[in-house]
Amino acid sequence: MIAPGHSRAVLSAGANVGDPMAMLRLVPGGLADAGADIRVVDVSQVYATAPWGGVEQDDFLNITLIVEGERSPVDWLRLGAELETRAHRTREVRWGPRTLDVDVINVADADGVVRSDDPELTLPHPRAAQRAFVLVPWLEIEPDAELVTPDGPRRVAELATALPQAEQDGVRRIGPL
Ligand code: PH2
Ligand code: MG
Ligand code: MG
Repeated sequence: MIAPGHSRAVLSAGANVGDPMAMLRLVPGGLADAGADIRVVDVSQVYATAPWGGVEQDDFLNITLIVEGERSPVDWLRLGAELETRAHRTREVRWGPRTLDVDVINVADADGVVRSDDPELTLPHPRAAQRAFVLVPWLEIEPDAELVTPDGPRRVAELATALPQAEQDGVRRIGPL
């Protein structure tokens, strides 16, 4: 149950420039410090992941987090952007390298899964189902997770195993944050 005015978000954080592990370590604390209402519910271990999206670049480190608080979906986006700024994120090639990227994957509120086609924040994240680097760490912390796709709600476990084997193999758990 999510209280009225509150929401619960699945966030994906990634980094592949500079000191990616140090950048990812900023995320849970940065979120928790952003307000007394915010609770970091869970954080996955760290995964080394082959770059997705066709740009030749170093492997990423990725984590998935679940957070809850008296926040709207756009609030989570803004908080992620604030952490990216702290990590000296620069404007980049689409799907290219970055010091820190924090994406909002899924948000649920008291009424259920939030759907939005606002180009600033499309929810659920329209490419999450194709990204093993999002799905695999998410499953670690929420094995029963579901994602609403254009074909309807799907179990994240099934979406992950439906991806090409090479993409699944490109996501390797390396240990705790
Ligand atoms: N982020 C991107 C583009 N490609 N690939 C992986 N493996 N992990 C990412 O976090 C990632 C990516 C741009 O946001
Ligand atoms: Mg991203
Ligand atoms: Mg992003």
